[in-house]
Amino acid sequence: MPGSWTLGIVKPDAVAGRKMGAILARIEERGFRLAAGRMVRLGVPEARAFYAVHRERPFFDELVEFMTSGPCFPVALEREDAVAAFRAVIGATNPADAAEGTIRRDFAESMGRNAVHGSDSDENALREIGFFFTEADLARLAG
Ligand code: IDP
Ligand code: MG
Repeated sequence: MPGSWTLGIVKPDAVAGRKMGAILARIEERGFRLAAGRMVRLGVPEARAFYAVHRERPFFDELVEFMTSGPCFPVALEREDAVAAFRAVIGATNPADAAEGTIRRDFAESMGRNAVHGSDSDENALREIGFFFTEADLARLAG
């Protein structure tokens, strides 16, 4: 059954800490189809563009520095009610507040270095998937 879409990112802290495999396994266990994924090293302009909605926030420079500090692994995910379901699987932004069994509770180090990204709306999910993957990628990988 085709579902809706969200964009997840295994962030640089989790890739460097060799948690990526465990995190992708958790995502699959929670019912998501990994439709596309690739290892990416973001440059500063790309990270600033991806997080442009946060450009006025006090943590913006720290966020950009972190997201460009090493490779990350964006994934296009499909599932019923994908955006809300994935937000529930990743947990609160601050791992200290994240519920038991969430990815951030189990794998994140701190509010900034918090292991995963998840889109916050259907509209942003499509924009963010388009940031990393082309229509052709998704069509070619469909199944
Ligand atoms: P979200 O990732 O749970 O949607 P947002 O508020 O959209 O959280 O923030 C985007 C990212 O910016 C967070 O995942 C985290 O990496 C970083 N961030 C948010 N708030 C802070 C902070 O207070 N200090 C440092 N980094 C932060
Ligand atoms: Mg957000």
